[in-house]
Amino acid sequence: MTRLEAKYPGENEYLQAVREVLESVEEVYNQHPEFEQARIVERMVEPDRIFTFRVTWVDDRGQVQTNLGYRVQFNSAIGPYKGGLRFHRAVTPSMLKFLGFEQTFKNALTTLPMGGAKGGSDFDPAGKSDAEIMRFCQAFMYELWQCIGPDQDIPAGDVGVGGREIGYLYGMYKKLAREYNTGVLTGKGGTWGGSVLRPEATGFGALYFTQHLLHKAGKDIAGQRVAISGFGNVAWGAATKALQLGAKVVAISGPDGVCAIPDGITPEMIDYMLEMRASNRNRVEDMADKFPGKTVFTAGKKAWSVPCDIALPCAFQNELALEDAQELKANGCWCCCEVSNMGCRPEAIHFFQQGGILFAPGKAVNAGGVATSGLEMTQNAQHISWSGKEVDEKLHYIMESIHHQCVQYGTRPDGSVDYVKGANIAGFMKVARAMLEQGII
Ligand code: 2IT
Repeated sequence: MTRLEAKYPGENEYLQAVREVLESVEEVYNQHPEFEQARIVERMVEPDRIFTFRVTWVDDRGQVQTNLGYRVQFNSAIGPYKGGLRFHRAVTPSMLKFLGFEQTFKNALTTLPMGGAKGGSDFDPAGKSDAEIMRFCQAFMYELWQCIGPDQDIPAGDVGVGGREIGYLYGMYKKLAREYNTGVLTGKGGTWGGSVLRPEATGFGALYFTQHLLHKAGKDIAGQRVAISGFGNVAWGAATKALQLGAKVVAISGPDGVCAIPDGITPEMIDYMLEMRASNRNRVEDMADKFPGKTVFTAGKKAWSVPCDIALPCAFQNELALEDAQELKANGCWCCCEVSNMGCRPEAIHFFQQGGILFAPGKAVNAGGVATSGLEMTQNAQHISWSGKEVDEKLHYIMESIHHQCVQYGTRPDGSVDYVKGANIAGFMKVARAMLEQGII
């Protein structure tokens, strides 16, 4: 860590992600001198390669705009590079390195053979027209296409990249590569190779994981009050499944503030989340305007200010700080399942764990998204499509298996489970063994 901090000063998200994993695996690592001899940690914390490129496009006013694009191919020990693309104004190499690093261990947990990658751009979709989104996606793919391929590197969506963007990206890829294998991207439309349930999968998987965690702790999700941050694709899937399982979603939030929903979210509100995302306005207050009387909007507040039993961060890294964790506990919250990647600050996680609040990390909880991308790749390779029932069963099985791996590697002497340690050790052992078996490369 000391060497990395000196080498990459200021790459805070990346250093935070690496520190968490190394702290978790230290003890196990020291029991395996063969890992140390092959310098597994020194190799694993560096991405295999990073592509950086300029993306120039023309906005609706005819002005020329320039952004930066990246693809971080982190680790291919257990399969081709796999991971999403993030379009957000704050994207930096540090952010994508943290995400690619996390993705490597998350993908290892899914039971499927996928390596880790992440990419994206500092392009800000907020306020952009559909035509601008299309031109940007086309310009981005004009550079990216040479770095990816259905057997090499398979991008998907992440923050700011959903079905619409994947459509524009795929259209341009096909034109440039003259290759018609839909397996080069996942999260596609249902009529052209997309898997049924992929849009829902991150949120659904997170709730299946939460069910297993609660079951292990002798509790049930039905009737619990759930606070969700964000209103994008992940929050939408989580709210949908929470409602189906009989929980009450009492809050969603956005960069502008929080919408408290005292009687619980309704299917109409969940549908409206999709419209809010498609509008690119990036405002959760629109929900309060649409459903007056049923929602209470408070500007500048987070979802964690609304009393709940279960907190589900579904927005962005480091969105839940120590003071949020303290507020949650004071308001009666007893469980936090992190759905966003690295959604909680380390001090918040520490507070949860010390305070007896059940906590599970994003790389376990949110892995249903990339797992279902893996299932989409399988269907594309076989030129078939599975029914919703088949995909849902497989997703269920995968989330159960991830929970099992966490329990296997994370059970404390008193029988409780350290899900952070469990997920990190399980992912690490799989990637480390694969690297060892493949020699010094
Ligand atoms: O963070 C993630 O796991 C994703 N954004 C999904 C990646 C994927 O390849 O489906």
